Amino acid sequence: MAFYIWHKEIILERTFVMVKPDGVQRGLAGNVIARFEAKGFKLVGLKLVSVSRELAEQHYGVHKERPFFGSLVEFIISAPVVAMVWEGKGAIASARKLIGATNPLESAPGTIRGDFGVDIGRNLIHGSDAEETAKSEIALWFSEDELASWEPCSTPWLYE
Ligand code: DAT
Ligand code: MG
Repeated sequence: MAFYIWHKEIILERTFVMVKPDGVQRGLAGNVIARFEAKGFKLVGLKLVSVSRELAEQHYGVHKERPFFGSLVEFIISAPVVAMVWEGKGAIASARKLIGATNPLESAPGTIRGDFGVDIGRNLIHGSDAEETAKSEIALWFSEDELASWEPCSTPWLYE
């Protein structure tokens, strides 16, 4: 996806971001949304989801042989999550930077996991790790009609 501003082509990416049950329970969903908004990304999808076991297993399918898979699935279905799609230039890698390293004790201060987390199994948030996974995760969590088509008035003030 691309658009033109001041005659320059801007390549846009979409990424799937999820505030996990611990983030919702701790009242941090708003803080996470605020960080992505402030960075300059555009919200195109947002919903609170009580995740089914099937959806959790599909989402984390790549980890199904790992020893933590069972407890990870139990955790994700234990309370609602906030599922989101964010759009912008370099959104996939940038979201991962805002989120921080997988183990919150190793995540840099200033990142979401670095500021709020301690345990790897309670690391608050998920973000797609590559273009292909972003595509498949967005399709897994959202239908086309749940994604809004709109233009923030901030666009010309974010992109040169
Ligand atoms: P990330 O969420 O940073 O992409 P991942 O894809 O390697 O990390 O793992 C998915 C989730 O699984 C991670 O957010 C937390 C959990 N997890 C990963 N490694 C773990 C471990 N060694 N012990 C317990 N949970 C783990
Ligand atoms: Mg991952």
